[in-house]
Amino acid sequence: VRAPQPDDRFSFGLWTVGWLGVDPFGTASRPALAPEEYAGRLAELGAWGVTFHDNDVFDFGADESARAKAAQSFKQACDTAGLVIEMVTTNTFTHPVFKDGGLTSNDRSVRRFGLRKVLRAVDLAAEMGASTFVMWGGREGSEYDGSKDLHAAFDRYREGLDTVAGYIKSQGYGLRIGLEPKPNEPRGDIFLPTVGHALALIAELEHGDIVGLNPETGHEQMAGLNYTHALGQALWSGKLFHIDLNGQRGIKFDQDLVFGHGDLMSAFFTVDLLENGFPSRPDGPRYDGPRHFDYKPSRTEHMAGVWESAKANMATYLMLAEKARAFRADSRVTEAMAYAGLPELAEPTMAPGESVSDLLAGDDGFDPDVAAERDFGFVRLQQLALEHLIG
Ligand code: 3MF
Ligand code: MG
Ligand code: MG
Ligand code: MG
Repeated sequence: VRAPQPDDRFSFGLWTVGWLGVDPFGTASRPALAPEEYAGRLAELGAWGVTFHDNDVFDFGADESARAKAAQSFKQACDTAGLVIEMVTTNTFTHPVFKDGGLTSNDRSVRRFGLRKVLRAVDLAAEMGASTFVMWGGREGSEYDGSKDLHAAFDRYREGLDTVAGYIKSQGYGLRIGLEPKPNEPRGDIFLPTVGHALALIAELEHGDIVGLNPETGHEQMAGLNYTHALGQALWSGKLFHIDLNGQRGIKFDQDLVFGHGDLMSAFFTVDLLENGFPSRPDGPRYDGPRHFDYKPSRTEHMAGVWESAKANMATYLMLAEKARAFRADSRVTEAMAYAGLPELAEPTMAPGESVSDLLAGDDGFDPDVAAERDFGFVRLQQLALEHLIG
């Protein structure tokens, strides 16, 4: 597989290669490097971009000057390495002040503090030249249903998001917000558990035009859902602003494996959608944002394994992109898609100008028993995909 190029627009969260291996049961298994060092290594490996939480670069308690100094030093290192800071986000989950959430804590003083922290991170994002501001509300949620007035919680979530989006507009920042759904962990139940829930909330916002999605592979799969379908619907809605690619094996804790190290077949179709778009829509909509990885180098790996795992994400993506291109170019696939009825699904069900009464007037000579005998050949199509994938 060829080496990754800046053109591929691969990017990584600073917290991914920067994860020290701290989990609920164990302490760090690796040393911490300076943020600048991670950035330099990522650029050497062929990454194009990097993303970070405010507190990946400076401490929660950093004063004004420590904050500015750390941010400038990191930006400088990225500029020198030729890395784009494409997304910035806020940490509203680590400090115990956020134990009941940032925007939806029952404690109003915490919500005001949380909102100030998010707004300051928006300023930081603009200063760093980012185009996306991700909001993952990891602590927005509950363990106990009696502990939340859900109506009030959604009011506060909407209020918080509209305040942030309104601020972005009022400052004239070219930023868009990407909401990141997740079903659980760290809260027992997180608000906006799936892409669908987030789309529904966005529809209620005053400033929803600049609010979209940052769906993560593992987060949808933790809910037993289909990541490619989530991307497809977000894209169809014009809301696929950013992505977090990684791997997950089934419904369990958030594994953050290397992309493709979970459900490989699903990863193939994810890349097929990202690279080739919808079969019926060669001219779009297409995802044209960064190929962003949010994974964790497993705790068993030391520094060599950190860089190997970062490379593995990009290599896997490139291999899948190559295979997905060959899949779409294969005339057997085109035929199998036609046999399966994919082009037919792109035809409107009603004829041009047809009224409902026209539709109701006849039956098209339709015989359900005959139609029921149709063979769709979906299995053959899937086997062709598998052949391209591993053949
Ligand atoms: C947690 C996540 C987060 C988000 C990040 C926003 C720590 O499961 O996925 O990573 O991606 O906070 O980008
Ligand atoms: Mg995650
Ligand atoms: Mg994850
Ligand atoms: Mg994520």
